[in-house]
Amino acid sequence: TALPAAGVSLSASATPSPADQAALQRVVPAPTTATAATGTFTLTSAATIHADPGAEPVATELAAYLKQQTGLALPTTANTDAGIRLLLRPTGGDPALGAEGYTLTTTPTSVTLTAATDAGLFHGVQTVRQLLIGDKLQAGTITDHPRFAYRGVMLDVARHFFSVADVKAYIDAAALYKVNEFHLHLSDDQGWRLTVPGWPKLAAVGGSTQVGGGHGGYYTAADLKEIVDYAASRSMTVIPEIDMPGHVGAAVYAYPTLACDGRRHGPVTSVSPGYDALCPSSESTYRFVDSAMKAAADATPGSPYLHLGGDEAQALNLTRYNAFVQRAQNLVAAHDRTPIAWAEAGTAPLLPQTILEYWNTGQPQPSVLQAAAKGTKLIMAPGDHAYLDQQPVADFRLGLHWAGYVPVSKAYDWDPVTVLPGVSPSSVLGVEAPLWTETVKSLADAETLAFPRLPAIAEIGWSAPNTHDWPGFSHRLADQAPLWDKLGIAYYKSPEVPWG
Ligand code: TNX
Repeated sequence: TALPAAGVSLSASATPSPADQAALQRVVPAPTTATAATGTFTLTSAATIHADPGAEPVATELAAYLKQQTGLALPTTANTDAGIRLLLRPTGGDPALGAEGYTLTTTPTSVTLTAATDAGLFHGVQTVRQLLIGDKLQAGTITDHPRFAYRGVMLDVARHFFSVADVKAYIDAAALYKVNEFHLHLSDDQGWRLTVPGWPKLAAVGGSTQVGGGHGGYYTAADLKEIVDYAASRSMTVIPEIDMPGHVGAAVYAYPTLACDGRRHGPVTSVSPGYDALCPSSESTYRFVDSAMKAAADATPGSPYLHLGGDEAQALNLTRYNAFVQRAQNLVAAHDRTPIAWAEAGTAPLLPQTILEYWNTGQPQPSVLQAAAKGTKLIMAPGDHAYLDQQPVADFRLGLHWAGYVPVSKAYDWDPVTVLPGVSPSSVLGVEAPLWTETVKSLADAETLAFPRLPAIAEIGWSAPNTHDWPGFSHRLADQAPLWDKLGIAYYKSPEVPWG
């Protein structure tokens, strides 16, 4: 056997080591391909950022992120031989990358992101943030694109109200995981959170309550514009939800005649849903619905969608419920939005473009399967995998457990295209991780339920099935923790994750 003679040193090879490869793979969601090279790029105060015309806003965000992470304030430049380059190229240099994909090429002297759109560049920037260890980036090439077009998170601001600043912080944390849809649950039994012209008491009275009896709150049109603009700067669309015809306790508290009985209704401050419903046989109901839809649509320019709720309308029989859903989706369509509704709405005759959001567990409702067979697209948010409000373990300080306990391994252990038997993969538009806030009183509470499970669901939405691997994922999650610490994101130190 040939052993190297004593004293002979093996020269540094140009073949990347397993450590190089591991350093390039520490990204969540797992990228499509990652091929390490030897060496690292070192960020110094002399580095500059080049942005192609149109990419300047992303360059500004990148500079802010790098400042936050490293303290270095790097200038942007028109000079194309800058160390860090954001390039907009048709097809992002690779047609397979699509509208949201990107290529990241790192050498010891440069970091180059190439994408067809600023959304693609922005997602690539998130990869750069995660790859940065101190001031070093591993050399190599990543090509990356999403599996699903719709990768959402939902925040319930009705059960507990969240300030604009808190909502922005939640959006920023989700952006790190390439989430592109922010579903804002703006109304429920316990609170109505947006101003509606012509219906002043919705915000003034309906907005004055929340779970536990606190004073609630609501967003003005200017507040929502601030949220929408902030989300847009993070390549995210805001999808407003006005939940109807059930879950309307706050609306009927403000305007009792919206319910069929017309009697005075008290504020709902308990956790259990009230059993009010909008009166489906009254024309004034639809004037209200139209005003609310218009306010929601006007407040969220740039969103193709409007969510009309439709869940748990126990107060109506099926005929009356279906009649309501049918008219409500027509009103959404009349405001040039694609309607989204919770899965229950599958019993109604749906417009061809209406999307159902599947939140249920166990035996699927036949109506959902039938709708999918007829071409209805689905957003998958199964409660027993994707619900961030479900407790990760028994007796957790926050959350509920009607769908069982959802540890991070379970949030990761599912495939959106096999949740519903017989449903074609092409019916699945994507995934969503809803955060209901009955027990959630602060941003830190919200983050504690969302992390580390939000990144798990984001990976289910973004990454190709062939990257699926729990041990690898759990290590990549552990690698995220220093960044959460740096950014001040609260998280649950799940014993399933090998934290460093
Ligand atoms: C069910 S999911 C609801 C919500 C609750 C949630 C709590 C859905 C469409 N409706 O009203 O907040 O469970 O997990």
